[in-house]
Amino acid sequence: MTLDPLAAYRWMRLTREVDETIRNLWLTGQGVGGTFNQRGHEAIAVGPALCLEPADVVAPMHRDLGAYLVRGMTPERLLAHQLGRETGPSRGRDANIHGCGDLDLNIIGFISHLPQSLPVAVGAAMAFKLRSEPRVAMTWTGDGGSITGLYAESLNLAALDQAPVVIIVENNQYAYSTPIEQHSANPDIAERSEALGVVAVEVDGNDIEAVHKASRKAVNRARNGGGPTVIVAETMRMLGHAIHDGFEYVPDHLLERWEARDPLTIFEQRAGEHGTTIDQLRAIDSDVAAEVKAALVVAQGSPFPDPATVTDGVWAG
Ligand SMILES: Cc1ncc(C[n+]2csc(CCOP(=O)(O)OP(=O)(O)O)c2C)c(N)n1
Ligand SMILES: [Mg+2]
Repeated sequence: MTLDPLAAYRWMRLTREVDETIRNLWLTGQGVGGTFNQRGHEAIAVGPALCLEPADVVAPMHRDLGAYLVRGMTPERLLAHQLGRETGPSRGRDANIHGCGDLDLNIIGFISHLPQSLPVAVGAAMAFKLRSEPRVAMTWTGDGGSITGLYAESLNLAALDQAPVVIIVENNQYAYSTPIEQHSANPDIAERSEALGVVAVEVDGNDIEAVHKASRKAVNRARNGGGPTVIVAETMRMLGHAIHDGFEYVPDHLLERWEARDPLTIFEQRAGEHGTTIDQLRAIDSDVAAEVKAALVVAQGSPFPDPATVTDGVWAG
């Protein structure tokens, strides 16, 4: 699958617009739950998701709004989720990115960070292999997630089974307020991953073409029986961990360096090389802004869940 540059830009712009809309809801007291900031993570979420077939499965983490969008979760539904409405994917049961799945879209709802979705994605990939289905599972985790026991156990099993899974590690330099050099004895995530038996590659996570290229290779390898790949994508979390976090602990120079490498800015700087024009990009910007504005009106007009349905979907207590 080659990358369609205008489509790639559109998905990244849509991700940013939805993210900023959610943040504004929260800042104006309308958000029901919390929200994890996405700024800087647009290329990492969108690029890999664009490499998949509809039957493939994704298990995104809390900073992969773009993957939900690419896989068909509409802005209306994502905003309804954030506003705790019945029309959201958790039917108003959760109002941040937890539980925001839809198996009809092959999106496994986010369970928790660190990295609870990883063994689920590996399990899905093992099932695909067992049933000889030509499907791939893709999941994302963070630098913090990569130092957990669950990460090592999941990679070991994936490598042992040669499971068709692609694991993207979003190295955004921080796990909550802890910088990578303070949480990892060996901050080389690719090296640590390879030691567990998987192929691991490193990529510039803010360059959608680079992320897409590495992901396409990994998806092809998985689908053709070549087993799992870890893609370590370097980026920076440009805002706090979540909306409540003022992130005063992040040094300005780091943010300044990465601001110049914003995924949308990099794309725009290369517009000529892609055969796209700035006018085309600005037209996409206004289309997307109108689309999200309309989606917000729909979401805000949607009902809250009926309290009588509160136990729906509860299977054990
Ligand atoms: C099992 C579990 N432990 C701890 C937390 C609290 N927590 C949420 S995110 C996070 C840090 C995650 O860091 P990283 O994996 O680097 O992802 P990032 O948030 O930077 O994208 C922590 C400690 C949690 N949600 N779930
Ligand atoms: Mg992190």
